[in-house]
Amino acid sequence: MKLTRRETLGGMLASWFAGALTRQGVARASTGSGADPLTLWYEHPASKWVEALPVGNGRIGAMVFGDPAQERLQLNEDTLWAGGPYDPSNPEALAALPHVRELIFAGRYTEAEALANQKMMAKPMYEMAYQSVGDLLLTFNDEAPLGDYRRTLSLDSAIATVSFLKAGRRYRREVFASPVDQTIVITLSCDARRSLNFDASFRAPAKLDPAPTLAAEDGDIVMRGRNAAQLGVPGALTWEARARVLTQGGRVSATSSGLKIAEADSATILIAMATSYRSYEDTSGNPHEIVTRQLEQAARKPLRKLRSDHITEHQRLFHSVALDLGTTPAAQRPTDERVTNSQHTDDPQLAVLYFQYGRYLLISSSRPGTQPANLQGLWNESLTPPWGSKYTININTEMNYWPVDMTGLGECVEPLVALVRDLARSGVRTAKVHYGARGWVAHHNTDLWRATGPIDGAQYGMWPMGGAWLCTHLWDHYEYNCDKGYLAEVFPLMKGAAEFFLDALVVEPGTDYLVTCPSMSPENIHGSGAAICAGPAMDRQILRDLFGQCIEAARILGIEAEFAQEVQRALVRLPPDRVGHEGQLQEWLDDWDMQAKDLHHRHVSHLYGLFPSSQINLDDTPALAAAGRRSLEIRGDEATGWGIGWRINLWARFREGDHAHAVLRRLFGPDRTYANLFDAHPPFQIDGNFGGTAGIAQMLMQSYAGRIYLLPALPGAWATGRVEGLRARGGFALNIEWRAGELREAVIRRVVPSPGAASQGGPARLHYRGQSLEVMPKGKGGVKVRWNGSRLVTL
Ligand code: FUC
Repeated sequence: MKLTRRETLGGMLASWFAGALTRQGVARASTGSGADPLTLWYEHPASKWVEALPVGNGRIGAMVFGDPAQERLQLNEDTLWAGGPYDPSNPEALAALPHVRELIFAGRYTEAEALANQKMMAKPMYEMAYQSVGDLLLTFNDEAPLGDYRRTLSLDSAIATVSFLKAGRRYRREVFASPVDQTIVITLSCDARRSLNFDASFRAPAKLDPAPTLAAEDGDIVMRGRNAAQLGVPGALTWEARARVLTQGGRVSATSSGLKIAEADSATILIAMATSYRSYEDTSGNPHEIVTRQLEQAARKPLRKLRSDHITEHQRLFHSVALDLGTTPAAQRPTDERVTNSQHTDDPQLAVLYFQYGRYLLISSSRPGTQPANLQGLWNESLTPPWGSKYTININTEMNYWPVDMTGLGECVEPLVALVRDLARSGVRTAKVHYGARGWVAHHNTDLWRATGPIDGAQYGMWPMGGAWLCTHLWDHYEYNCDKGYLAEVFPLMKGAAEFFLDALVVEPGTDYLVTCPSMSPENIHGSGAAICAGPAMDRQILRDLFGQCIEAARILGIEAEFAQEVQRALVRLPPDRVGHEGQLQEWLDDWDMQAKDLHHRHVSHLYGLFPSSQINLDDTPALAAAGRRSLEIRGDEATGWGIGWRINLWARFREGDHAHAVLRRLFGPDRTYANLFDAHPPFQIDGNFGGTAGIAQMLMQSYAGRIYLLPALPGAWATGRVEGLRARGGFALNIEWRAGELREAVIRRVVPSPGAASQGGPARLHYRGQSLEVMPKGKGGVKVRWNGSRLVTL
């Protein structure tokens, strides 16, 4: 094998290291007090996966363990899933549909559910799972005693570090996943020369069939393979992971499948990963060509430049929002201790860290051109992860994107929009084959292959609303960016989703109402021992949004008047929300809530209308809002991580800051947050991180129904603080400052984020403590308003 590249790069490496390792990140991380407010830090290596620290560029990612004796980077590439293109439609479904409907309308729910299970589910009845690429291992062959250990993840620079003393020498590692250079970059250094001795190798996931091949080729280490078949769907992907080790000083030699590095002064390892996935229908890509090109390009750049380009690109997004809630001595402790202490100490800065971590995770798992953040974002070490680490679209995927626009990361929604674009094609066959309907439909899950059928059993999957809910995110994004060009692009997707329901809604016998049937209120079993039903509240609420948004979009774009009228005729026939005998917002058409199998169910589907939607709210529909609040009280605050995430946002919508804060605190505790601040369903599921991030933002500002609420749910625990850059619907950005629990000053600016985006140009209607003020922000500085103790006034 040739290792000549190392020689030619020798001079370059010297300059790479000159600037990179000594000054900024590592030096600060290893010598600071530990109080760097936007850094996660630990005094010991990760012993479990949920202690390791995630880096990612939206497409490729790694979990960094930081063990001095053996560094492990568990690797992911977001298109490495099991299976290949497949059509899960079940041709038997359509014939069974009228019978299932009859049984439901006859009140024979368990029979209806059994028949749906027998005849209407997708084939196969489960979807394909997201996979791990495997690990990169760096094995250091000595047992010398260690001291002064620290590992960190800087949210500000998106760099993970490891630093320790061994035999009197300071060793340092840095890891980042560059969105600019499409490689994961690891640097290793020591303050004494010739001190780096290690073996570098890939390790394939155990029991992967077919097993990948491991090799040392052209000075690189390489792991390549085929993805696994699943449920009879053959693996259609090839993939390659390739790592290049560049050293300064020392020797590099090849072993059978790895590299041995001896007496190097420093080393940089570049990792590239790709699969042959090109689209959900096309797997003809050439991963070998992709990774070799990526490595060649990255290796040509000085490390200093790789690093600074990475930081600049990360900060372009990350710096759009800043939050300060004050700090206490609790913030001085290592991050894992703070999670444990959160239940009994005052640590407002932990909310800031959690909020910014959520933004970091979104930036790192969802960038334009990548796959959307899945159930675990980007990070998954298993071949059989919980729920396939897929896209569960009856809450989880939507929750992932709740913070996106509001926290200044609007462009990170692009992968979700692209997913909907795919589903609007793949879902056409499901609409046709299963329902004989126009348009497109997606049920409660989807995967890399954009499967849209009902899966997992009728109790979970017989819910035709997943695509419709995702479409509300298309509209939401428009409300923030006011870009008519974008709206025109996504309108056909919304239209297709609505068309499905124009065909698939049925008349509720004995009424003139149109309802979904079969459907369910996600995963909740009503009094009759089944989940299957007709017209649950959530479906009506989602359809009110989808239909209303289609009508509004057609009006704004000046198109499709006839279609808009057809939608309007259906909209007025949706049954209104109902209040049940406990004063609660009814989850179903019938007043079944108090007989539900689980009164404290994790899903709060019928409260969709309050959040993420705002069609029910305190100001416009106070009676329904009060009923929604009663429902939330009955449900209680204890839930899975994401269940808690939803509840925080709802309590914020009820303007109950202290209550929202108490629920948030529950989320921060060790039962719902792992040492690396990943959300615990349990197990790890990233939605709770994003739900919590959105919740914190909602506590400080909300915008809906043409109004912007300043500090609507400020808890007593955050008496003094400042937030900069939160985005509001209508195309605005806000800075808000408060003291002793009271608004001091807010600055509101109009933002038009992309060229060609036409601002709606309307006024901003600010609300605070029952008072309102209409302002017309102009120019860069915007409008500054103050609270004078009883009124909002312009400065
Ligand atoms: C939904 C939830 C579960 C879990 C799964 C991934 O089905 O009901 O709690 O989060 O998605």
